[in-house]
Amino acid sequence: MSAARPQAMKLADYRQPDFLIPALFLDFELHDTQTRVTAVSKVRRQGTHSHPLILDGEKLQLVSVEINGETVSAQATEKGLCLENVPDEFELRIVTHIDPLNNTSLEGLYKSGSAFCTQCEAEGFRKITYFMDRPDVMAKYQVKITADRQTYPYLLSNGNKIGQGELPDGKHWVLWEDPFFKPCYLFALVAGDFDLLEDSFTTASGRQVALELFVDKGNLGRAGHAMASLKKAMLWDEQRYGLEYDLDIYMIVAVDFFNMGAMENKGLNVFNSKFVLADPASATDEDYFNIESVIAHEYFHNWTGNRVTCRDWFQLSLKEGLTVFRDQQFSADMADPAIVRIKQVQVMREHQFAEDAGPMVHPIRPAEVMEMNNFYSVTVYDKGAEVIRMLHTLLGETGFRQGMDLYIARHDGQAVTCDDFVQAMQDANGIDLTLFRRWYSQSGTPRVEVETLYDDKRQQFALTLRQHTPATADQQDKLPLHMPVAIELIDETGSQQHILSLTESSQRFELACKGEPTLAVLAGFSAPVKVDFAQDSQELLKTALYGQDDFLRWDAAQQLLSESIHASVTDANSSLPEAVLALFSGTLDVAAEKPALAAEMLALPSFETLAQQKPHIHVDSLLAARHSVKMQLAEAFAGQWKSLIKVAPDQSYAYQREQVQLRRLKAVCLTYLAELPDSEAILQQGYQHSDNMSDTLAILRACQSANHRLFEPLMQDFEQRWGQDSLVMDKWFALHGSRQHPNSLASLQLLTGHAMYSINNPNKVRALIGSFAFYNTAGFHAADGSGYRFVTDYLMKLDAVNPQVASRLITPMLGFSHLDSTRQDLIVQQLARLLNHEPLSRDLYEKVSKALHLATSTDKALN
Ligand code: B3K
Ligand code: ZN
Repeated sequence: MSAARPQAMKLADYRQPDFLIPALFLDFELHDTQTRVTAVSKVRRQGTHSHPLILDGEKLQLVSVEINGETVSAQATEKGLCLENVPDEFELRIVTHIDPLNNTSLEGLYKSGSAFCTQCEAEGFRKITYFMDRPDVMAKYQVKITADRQTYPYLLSNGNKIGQGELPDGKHWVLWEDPFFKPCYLFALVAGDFDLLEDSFTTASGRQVALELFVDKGNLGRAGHAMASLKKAMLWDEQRYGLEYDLDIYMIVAVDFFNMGAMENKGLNVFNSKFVLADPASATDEDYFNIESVIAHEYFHNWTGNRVTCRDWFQLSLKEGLTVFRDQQFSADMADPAIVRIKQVQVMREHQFAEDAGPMVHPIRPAEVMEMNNFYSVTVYDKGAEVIRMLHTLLGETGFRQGMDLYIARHDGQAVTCDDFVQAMQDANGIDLTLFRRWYSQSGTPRVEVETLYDDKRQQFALTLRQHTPATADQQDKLPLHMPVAIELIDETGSQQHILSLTESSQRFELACKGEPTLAVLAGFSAPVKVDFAQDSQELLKTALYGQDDFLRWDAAQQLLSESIHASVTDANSSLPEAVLALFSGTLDVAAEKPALAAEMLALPSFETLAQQKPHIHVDSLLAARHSVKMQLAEAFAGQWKSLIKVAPDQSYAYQREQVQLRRLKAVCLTYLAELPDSEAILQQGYQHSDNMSDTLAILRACQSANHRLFEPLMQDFEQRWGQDSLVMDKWFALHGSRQHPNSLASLQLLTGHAMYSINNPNKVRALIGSFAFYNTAGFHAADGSGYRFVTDYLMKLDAVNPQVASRLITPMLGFSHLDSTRQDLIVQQLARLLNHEPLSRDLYEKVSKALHLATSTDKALN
C-alpha cells in the first residue's frame, strides 16, 4: 500500500455535527452503469461557527452542485466534497452518476442478478450521493424512482407509497415517503421483478399492516416460513415489550448477492435469500431456525435501532447487542430454550473468546476504528448480547422491562449512546450501575477462579470467587467487573440455585447446606467468562447426570469429554476414562426421553472449542486425539448408535419441536455410527429414504467426518439432484470445503471453477473458501503452509472484488498465538505478503497490520 496508511477514528474525538439535514429528497433514474441520482437536502447550520459543510462521498461521478438554485463550483476528492462559506440555512441540490453494475463491493447501490438493491450500513450511503454519512444526522426522506416498467415492475423504498405514474418511453415512476426521521444507513431502494407473497398483521391497537415478501420468480413455495416467522415476531414484541409496528406496510426482499444476513432498513428489509427461503426438501432444521431468528432480529430493530438509533458507530452494540439479546429471547420462546442457549455459548467460546485472544480484540464499545465494517463482530453482537443478558439477570424480568420502557420513552426519535441505555436501566431501577459500565470499555475474556470449603459442623458451604481479566493486545490494565454468577448446589436430596453478584476481585459467599454438595458454576452461562474450577471427574459426572439446569449438565459433559481429549493428546494410548463411559451410558439410557439435551451431551466438543481451552495447542495431536476419542466412543456404544437412529419421527417432515429433537439426536448418533466398519448399508439407506434436507445432510456430514467411502458417490448424487439450486449447492460447496482430506486443496481449486461458483457471490465464497479456512483444520493448518498460502492468494483476488467479505474470511489467519512456532511463522509470512499487496483495502489493512504488530511485539517480548 503506497498511498497514505488509513488512520483510525477515535470515540474520544466525537463532535456533534456542524450541520443538520432534516429533509432529503432523492430522485433515482436507474441505469445499469449510469444511474443518475439527484439529492435535494434542506441544510441547517448547528451552533455558531463558520466551518465548511463537509460531505462524504466515494466512487461518485459529480455532475453538479447548486445552493439555493445557484450553481457552485466544487471540487470533489476521493473522500468527499467540501463546501466553504455556505449560508446558515439553504437548499442543496447535488447530481451524481453511479455505476451499480460494476459495484462488486455490494455496498451502496448495486445489482443482485437482474435487480437493483442497496446496502448502506455502516457507511455505504456515501457511495450513492454526497451526504453527511453519520447516524446522528437524521432526515425525513422522499424518494422517487424511475425505471423501465417491464424489467423493474416493482420500485421500492422506505415508508409509504404516495405516488406513481407512467412515462411515454416504457418507463414508470414511484414516489415513496417515510414519515419517520432516520439516519441514511437505514435508507433502501430495491427495483426488480419478483414473486410476491402478501399477508397482513393487525397490531394490538387494531391497525392493519400490509406484509409483503418479495422473492425471485419461482420461489414463492419457499416463502411461507419467513412470513409466518415475521408474524410471530410482531406478536412477540407486542407481548414481551409492548412494542408495536409503526408503518402501514412492512416489506422484505430476498436477494442472492448480499454481504451478510439481512438489513433492517426502515419498512424495507433486504435479506440474503439464505435467511428467507425454505421448504422441507431443500432446507434443514437449522435453516428454519435461523430464518425465524434473523427475520425476528431485523423486525426487532424497528424499535431498537431505528426508532432509537446510534449516535455514532462506536455505539453499534447499543442496537446490535440489544437486538441480538431480544432475538435470543424470542428464539428461546419459539424453540428449545436450553438448546438455543447451548448454541449461543458455543458461538461465544469458539469465536468470541478467539477474537479476544487475537489482534482484533476490542470492547463491546470500541474506542478506535479504522474500518467500521470490521466491527460488526462477535464481540459487538454476541458479547454485546451477553452484557445485556447480565443486566437482565441482575435486574430481573420486571426491572429490565421497566428499564426498556424508560429507554424507549426517553429516547424515541433520537440517536444515543450505550451510556444512555445503561442510564435508563439505572434510573428505572434505582440501582447503581457505575461498575457495570466497565463491560462497555474493557475488552478481553475475564477468568473466574472458584474455591470451595464445606464446614460440616456449621453446615455452611463457603465459596470464594476471584476474577481477573488477563491483558489483551489492545489494553494492558484491567479492572474488576460486576457480573452475576449463577450456581447450582447438588446434594442427595436435590438441588438449590443461587445468583451471586460478583463485584470485587475476590469475594466470599456462604450458603447453608445440609451435607457437602457438588457445586456447578455459571448456570445458563450467566456471564461471558472462563471459569477455573478444578473439579474431579466424579463431580462433573454427577452434575451432568443429576443437575437441574440443562445448560450446566451439558457443560459438565463437555468438560469431561474435553478433558479426556486433552489427556489423550499427552498419552496417545490412553483409554477412555470410566467417567466418560458412565456419562455416555447414563445419557444414552435416557436419550429417548430428553433427545435434544442428550444429543448435545453426546456430541464431541468442536476442534475450535478445544483449541480455546489451552494457551498452546499442537494441531495434529489435538486432531488425532479428538478422532481417537470419537473412535473409542463409536466402538464402545456401537449397539446403542444403531438402535437409537431408529427413533426418527415416522411422520413426514415438519419444522416442529419434537421432530427437530429426534432428528438432531439421530444426526449425532450417525457421526459415531459412520466410524464403524459395518455402517455402509445403514448410511446408504438413510440417504435414499430421506424425505428432507436435515436427514440428508446428517448422512453426508457423518460420511464426511468419518472419511467414509460413501462420501464421494453420495456427493455426486447430491450434485445431480440439486446442481441447479443455488442455495442447496452452497451446502454441497461447504461439505467439500470443510472435508479434511489429503486432496482437499486440489478439490478446492477445482471447485472455484464450478459452474455454480462465483467469487462475486458472498454466499459461495463463504460456503467454499470460508468453510475451508474456518473448519477444515487439517487442510488449513497443513504443516507445509499450503493452506495458509491458498487462503492468502484467494484473499488477494477477493479483496479487489469485495473487501468486506475478504475481511471476514481472514479471521482464522489472525488468532495464531496458540499455535506452534513453525505454523506461526508460516502465517506471519503470508500476512506480510498481504500487507505488501497493492492495492489493499482499508478493511484488510486494519486486520493484517494489527496481526503483524502483535506478532512482532510478542516476539520481542519473548526474546
Ligand atoms: N445491521 C445489519 C448489519 C450491517 C453490516 C454492515 N457491514 C444487520 C443486522 O445486524 O441486523
Ligand atoms: Zn442487527
